[in-house]
Amino acid sequence: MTDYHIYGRPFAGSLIAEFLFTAADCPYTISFPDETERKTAQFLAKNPTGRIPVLVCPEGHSMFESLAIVHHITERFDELAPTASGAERDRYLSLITLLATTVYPAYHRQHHTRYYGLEDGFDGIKAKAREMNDTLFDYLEDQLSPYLLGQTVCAADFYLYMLTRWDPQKDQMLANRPKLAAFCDQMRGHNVVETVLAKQPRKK
Ligand SMILES: N[C@@H](CCC(=O)N[C@@H](CS)C(=O)NCC(=O)O)C(=O)O
Repeated sequence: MTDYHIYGRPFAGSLIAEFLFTAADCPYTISFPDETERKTAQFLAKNPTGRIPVLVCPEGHSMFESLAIVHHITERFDELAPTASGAERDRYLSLITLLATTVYPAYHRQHHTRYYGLEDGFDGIKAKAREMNDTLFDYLEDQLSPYLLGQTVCAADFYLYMLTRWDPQKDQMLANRPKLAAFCDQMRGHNVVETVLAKQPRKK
């Protein structure tokens, strides 16, 4: 059986797959296709959006969308997410979905604004995306105790930590959110996070 393979970009959305495989002690390989490669028919067959992350499974099929990839990994490896049906799992599902479908796209609008409008509208698009995430980070601040599900780190915490790394005004984001600031410190020192970040290729 071959290892999982991730198509990713350093420090970008592929971090969540790397965090979860590392937490599960599951070997994987990773490559970093550039924009030209992501536009090829071969890559678009793996992900029609041309984006990363893409996960190629040991069985040979591949999958896209980070939320689907998270579910795939947490279903195969216990202890990364609540498995028994009930309030805790429902809460986990709501949170991970919120992060993947709302907070992540709001960062995409800030970092890849050209997809969303003409240049003279960029400031407004970025401001609205920031406003959205400000509201959601206030909500998440209330949820943390100290992690999203309490004392134990779960897949949603790795996801949230990944997203916070992309904030263009991180000091401002953390200024009035002491629980989020403490969470980021704790996650930054987590051995899984340290291991994965240390492996990211640096720009030359
Ligand atoms: N909804 C997708 C979003 C993926 C995404 O936006 N990936 C970014 C990197 S973090 C990307 O490939 N950006 C390049 C581009 O949009 O051209 C997911 O959750 O996987």
